[in-house]
Amino acid sequence: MYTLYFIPGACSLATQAILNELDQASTLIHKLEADHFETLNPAGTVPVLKDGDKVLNEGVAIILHLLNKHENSLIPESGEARHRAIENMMFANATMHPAYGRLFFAQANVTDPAVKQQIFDTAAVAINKLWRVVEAKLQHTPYLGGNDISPADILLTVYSRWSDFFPVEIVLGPNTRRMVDAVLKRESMQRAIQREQDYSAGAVA
Ligand SMILES: N[C@@H](CCC(=O)N[C@@H](CS)C(=O)NCC(=O)O)C(=O)O
Repeated sequence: MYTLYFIPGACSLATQAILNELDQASTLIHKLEADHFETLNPAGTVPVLKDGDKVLNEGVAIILHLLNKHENSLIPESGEARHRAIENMMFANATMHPAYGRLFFAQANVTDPAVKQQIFDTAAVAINKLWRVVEAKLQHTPYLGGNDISPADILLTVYSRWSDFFPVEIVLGPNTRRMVDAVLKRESMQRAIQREQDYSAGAVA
């Protein structure tokens, strides 16, 4: 049994969806309800996953730990295809996620409305460029890894939901929109979103 520390709607939603894809049960704990969260992750970020006595940080490292441990068809076992799957995960987590991070940073830290909007607009240009990269990657296949869903598709789908929080136009191309809609329809994602909502409403996680 795993324990996943999360913030509703944050990138930890992708970890939960992957646990669901792997049929692994987990207990959810909201970051703000954890005792001394910073002892689990001094960086203060989610996801954090407890696997028995092990405490794991960093989204992609957590996902790779889970994929190495549980049989799955989310990632190829070896070779060029595995390399591309990890490359796509890193593109999502280390390139797209920080691009959205600029929007969150400006929202939280910039008080002058005109300056804030200027930062939002500049960040949106960079984010849209990255979504065009995703669109090109999806030119011939429904998912980034080919015909089957991959962890990068799940990560990118979670980030795509953040666009609505900001007064900017983030444009997903038609291939990307199809991929995101397909991921959102999956039971793994529906269940993850529902559990976060139930948790916030005070129901059992
Ligand atoms: N590279 C880190 C990034 C994690 C990250 O930035 N998480 C955000 C949520 S998406 C966070 O926890 N921010 C701190 C907060 O909102 O309290 C990872 O993938 O684990």
